[in-house]
Amino acid sequence: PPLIRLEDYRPSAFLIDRVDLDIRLDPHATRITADLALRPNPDGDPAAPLHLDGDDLILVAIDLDGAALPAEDFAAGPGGLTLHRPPRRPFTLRLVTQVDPTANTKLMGLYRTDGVYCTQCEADGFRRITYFLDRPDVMAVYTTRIEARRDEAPVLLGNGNPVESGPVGTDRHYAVWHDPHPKPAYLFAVVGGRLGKVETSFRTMEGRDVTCAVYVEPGKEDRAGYALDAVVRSMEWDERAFGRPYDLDVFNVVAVAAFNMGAMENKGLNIFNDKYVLAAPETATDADYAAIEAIIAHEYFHNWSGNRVTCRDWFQLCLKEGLTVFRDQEFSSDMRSRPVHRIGEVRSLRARQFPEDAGPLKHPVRPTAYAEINNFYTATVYDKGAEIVRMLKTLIGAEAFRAGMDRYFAENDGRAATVEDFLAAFAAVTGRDLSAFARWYERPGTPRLTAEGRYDPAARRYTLKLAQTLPVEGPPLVIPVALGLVGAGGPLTGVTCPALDGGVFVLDRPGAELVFEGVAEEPVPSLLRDFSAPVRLDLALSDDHRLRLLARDSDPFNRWQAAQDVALSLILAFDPVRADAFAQALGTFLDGEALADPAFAALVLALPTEGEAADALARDVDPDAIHAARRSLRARLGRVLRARLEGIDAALAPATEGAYSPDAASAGRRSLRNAALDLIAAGDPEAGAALATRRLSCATNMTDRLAALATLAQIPGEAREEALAAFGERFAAEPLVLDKWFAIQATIPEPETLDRIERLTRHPAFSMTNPNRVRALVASFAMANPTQFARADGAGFALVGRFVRALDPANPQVAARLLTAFGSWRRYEKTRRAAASEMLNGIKGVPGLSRDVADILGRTLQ
Ligand code: HT7
Ligand code: ZN
Repeated sequence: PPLIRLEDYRPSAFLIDRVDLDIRLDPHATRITADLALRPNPDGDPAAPLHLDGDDLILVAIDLDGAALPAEDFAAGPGGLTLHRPPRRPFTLRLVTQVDPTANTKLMGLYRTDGVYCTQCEADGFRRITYFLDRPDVMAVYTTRIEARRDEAPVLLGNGNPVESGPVGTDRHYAVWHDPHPKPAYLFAVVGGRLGKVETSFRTMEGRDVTCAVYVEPGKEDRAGYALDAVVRSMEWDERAFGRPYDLDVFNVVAVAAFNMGAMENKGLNIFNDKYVLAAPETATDADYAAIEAIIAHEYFHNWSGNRVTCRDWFQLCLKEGLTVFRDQEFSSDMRSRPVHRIGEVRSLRARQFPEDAGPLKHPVRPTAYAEINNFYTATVYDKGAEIVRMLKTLIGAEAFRAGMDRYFAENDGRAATVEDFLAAFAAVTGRDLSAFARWYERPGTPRLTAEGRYDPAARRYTLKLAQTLPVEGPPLVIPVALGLVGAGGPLTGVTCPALDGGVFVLDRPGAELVFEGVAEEPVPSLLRDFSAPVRLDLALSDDHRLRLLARDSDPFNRWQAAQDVALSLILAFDPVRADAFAQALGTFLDGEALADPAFAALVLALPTEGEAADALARDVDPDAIHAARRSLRARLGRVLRARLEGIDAALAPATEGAYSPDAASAGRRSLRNAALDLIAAGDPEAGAALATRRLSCATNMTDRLAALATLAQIPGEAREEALAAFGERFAAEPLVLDKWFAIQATIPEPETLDRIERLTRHPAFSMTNPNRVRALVASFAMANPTQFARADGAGFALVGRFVRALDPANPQVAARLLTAFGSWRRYEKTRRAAASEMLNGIKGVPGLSRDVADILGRTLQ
């Protein structure tokens, strides 16, 4: 597919100041009348024709300043509508288009899901509603009139504030919404349907009374309370942490069943995948509650970082996404345990972004070219983008960071901005030159930080050499390295190192040498504390020294990291003596602190994933060997730690009468108790199966029930099959719970899983048109079942390939995302590599592939 390039950016030849829409909802023939107030852009090409984007539209009528436009003055084709001789003065264009929401399986533009009309316009869905300058630097004030049959859509929602509503004849009604804030078309939304709601009000720091509501499928209102509470907490937090108030009289969230991603930040009308709204103790896990809180916050925070200040073009996507991920991470850290949350962020970065950055789909955080923008909503743009913002804060300090954010919002409010605008705000408040730091946005690949220490006992001096290696040649990056020295009794005091500022060394050269004076004993360096930069650290330490960090470091992240490093090296090269020493250290750790911070202890017990081990190996990966190694390490730990794990199990058993609460402390206790169960089962599958079966029978919430089922699912036998069948029956009417059940079965690391998946595709709840179902059954398999996805006989690859092909014509976005599971295919050993190559080349030969799939495929194979 042809590439769109950053260097080719030109301002639009025309601007649109106002958009008046009249949308008559109908299942198959929705009519949209759009009155566009256009004018030539003084910064644009004065001779250019007017080209409006359009996709899958029926053009019913076109008028210019009230008169029908003669046929020879325009051309409408599959890519849009061109006016050959547009006026060179302000004018209005009336466009009447027709669309079929029911036939819209791409879930972009206006579509219907479970009888509810809704829209998804980011990145380029508005052009599937009407012809438009569908680019984020064209910002307009929208007024939207929505009309529908009252019985079909009693609730009619739009962006902004409600203006009026009323009946139309006997069986229809209408509502008018006005959004005073100019916005790009990708933030447009309407919803129409039969929906129940919960609501509350919030008074902003400016004294505005806002009605906040969460709309859900009728009958599920009792599952919307947590999301509504998260809205209010997000509003409070953004005022406190960033001084950002909400700016409309209503804030609506609508949950829909079929949705391509997690949620969408449309102005005043956030639309959500119902998975990230609906929660009750019987149906949602602690992880679901945490995800709901984070995604509600993320979409709400976009109101400033994305909506009030939007992106000039889609190359600047990280400007809103990276920044907003950073903001939602900070929010969740304030709501929960900061260190535990940080570990979670880094685990997810390493699981998704590091492999992306090491494979054929790698790209800079700000890409310079794309064929299909929907393929750039990636871990790199989102999560590495957030890490860049975090590094900036580390470099300049919290106070200057807040001043820079204030300046960025003030200077760019109502504008479509760039990464340069963002950095300019921080350069202005600090007086610093951030041009070298800006390289983080441009350079793909994960840098390597190598460290080597030398201790001179006579001089009481410790010298630490640091060097950076970049995957692509070029000038060095600016890497903030937070660090300290740890002695046998804990962090060393009385040590001086002039190169450190607040415990941070800024490595902005290829290499540097740090000298620490007054070092009374041989220290262990604790580097990259709190994961201060998204790099891979090479530091050769003995197990003893690593385990000293686990026991004694003051930085919780590096304590956890130390245990991970020992475990990873044991997975890659097993050694029984070292494994037992590791188990002893874990035992001491658990004795001392498991019950004081259960959530942290659960993370220490969670060994690196098979994916992480594969990522560390980098080539000739044999997933079976990794799986076996990890399994034996877990089995050994389970056996050695058995008594302690049982102690934890008993100590953390929930009080019978206590009601479930999703708060972080309660969730932490559940996570440790469930981690203990899983490790007991790894060491003694028979005892584990019995314990998990008992847990299942007395579980009072979905977290414990699912954890027990997941443990049991790893142990072949009748108990597993009975438990799976009982769970499936019990939750037959709960699609979101069945998704968990699909995922657990899809990730069983056994050859029969392929047949199981085929069988489950015939389950009445499975549907190829609902992305959640496809993600639960197929993407879980592809992304989280390494031994079966990458089977040496190629059957796992073939299964996923069949789904990609079947999905592509209906929903290319979801098909393309599924195909990204092959991003690391070249890292397999040769048999698997050949099988993957054959499958990918087979897809290449399919006629009529979407641009989305063709783009991922082309880059994966290159
Ligand atoms: N800004 C949104 C990204 C998005 C999206 C959401 C739903 C469906 C399709 C989509 N394409 C892009 C969500 C976010 O990151 O906040
Ligand atoms: Zn976002």
